[in-house]
Amino acid sequence: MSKRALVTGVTGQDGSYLAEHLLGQGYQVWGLIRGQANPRKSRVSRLASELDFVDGDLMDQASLVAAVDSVQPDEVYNLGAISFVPLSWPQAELVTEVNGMGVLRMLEAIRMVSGLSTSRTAAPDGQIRFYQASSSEMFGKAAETPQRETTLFHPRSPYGAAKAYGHYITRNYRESFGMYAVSGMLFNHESPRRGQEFVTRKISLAVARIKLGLQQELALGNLDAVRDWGYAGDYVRAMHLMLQQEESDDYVIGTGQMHSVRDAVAIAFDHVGLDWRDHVVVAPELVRPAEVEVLCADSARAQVRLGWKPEVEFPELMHMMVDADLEQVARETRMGELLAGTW
Ligand code: NAP
Ligand code: F7E
Repeated sequence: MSKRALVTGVTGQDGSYLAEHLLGQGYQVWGLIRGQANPRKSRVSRLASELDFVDGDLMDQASLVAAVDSVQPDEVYNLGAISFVPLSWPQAELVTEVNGMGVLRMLEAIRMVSGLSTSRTAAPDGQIRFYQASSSEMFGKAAETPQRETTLFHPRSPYGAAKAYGHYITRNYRESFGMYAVSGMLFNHESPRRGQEFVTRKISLAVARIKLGLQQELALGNLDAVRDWGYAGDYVRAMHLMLQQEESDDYVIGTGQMHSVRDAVAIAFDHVGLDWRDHVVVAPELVRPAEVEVLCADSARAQVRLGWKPEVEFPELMHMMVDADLEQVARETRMGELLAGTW
């Protein structure tokens, strides 16, 4: 019989890749959908046509119990979050509710549907396995480089602090109730499906628009920030592998390669034969109240225990994103001209 998976955050970048991956592995997959007419539902349906949906919101405990109860999943992947770090300063409480308390609510839904009492210390056989989307933002002002599972946390934003709570409560439910609960400590991962507010996609989209003569300038914040950027398609394979082990544990996932925002800009502009210095301006208002300067992963545990390794290198990833945006912008421009009757 095929396994059943419930994925929160299914309309996001990772949710769409994970749904495709699990369907490809023969799973039945349900995506948790929030809101009465979520405009992103049809987009993910186009990408993964066999995907089913169930209503629910990480802010609403009862809706999560109902979703878990109706799907009866073997595996729950909690990818739902407000994931844009700068939004977490002006909307700190909301981000903490969704990204921190939302994890607790999902763990509680699983505990309740599994019939585990709060005094029970061993989960029954056939338990629901849980994946939590933790983040390298928990390391923040990093205590050591590269960062591994044991590196101390020093979050630099309300986003990072909420993710740290989600990480610890996941570990706590594993230790308290014997739940199979995993925290995937993932470093930045990107793709042509990345939201346009994140720096790599902001760059790839701007490069495409500049190349096609639709834009002149790209305003960015801190060009010196260094990240370990990988490809989202590689990282969802790791999420799945983490739930297939004998025992649950936490895993750092990244490439071990460091690049600055300036490197990302240079690679992307270079790909279309442009000099970034002619187009990029620094906008002080885009610099964050507290920055995470350098992140780099040590994924040795995942490589040894899961047999996982990334396949796409950073320059190839930026090229893939620029090419996808060139195609999309050209298509949208043609559509616009067609609708305006000028083509
Ligand atoms: P994303 O594209 O921003 O997607 C976020 C998803 O969360 C969307 O599907 C959104 O659904 C959903 N969501 C927001 N609020 C919700 C709520 N109240 N209840 C239920 N769902 C809600 O993020 P992503 O890049 O795919 O990242 C997936 C997860 O990994 C997130 O938890 C993120 O924090 C974490 N993470 C990401 C990275 C990375 O580099 N991408 C690295 C480490 C960790 P709507 O359609 O309803 O808005
Ligand atoms: O910023 C710098 C910015 O917004 C990367 C999320 O998926 O990964 C992501 O968080 C760096 C930062 O990602 C601009 O200051 C410069 O240093 O693409 P980003 P992020 O904040 O690292 C982690 C692992 C997550 O968990 C998050 O959910 O780029 N930067 N100029 C800029 N960033 C943006 N967005 N826009 C700029 O104009």
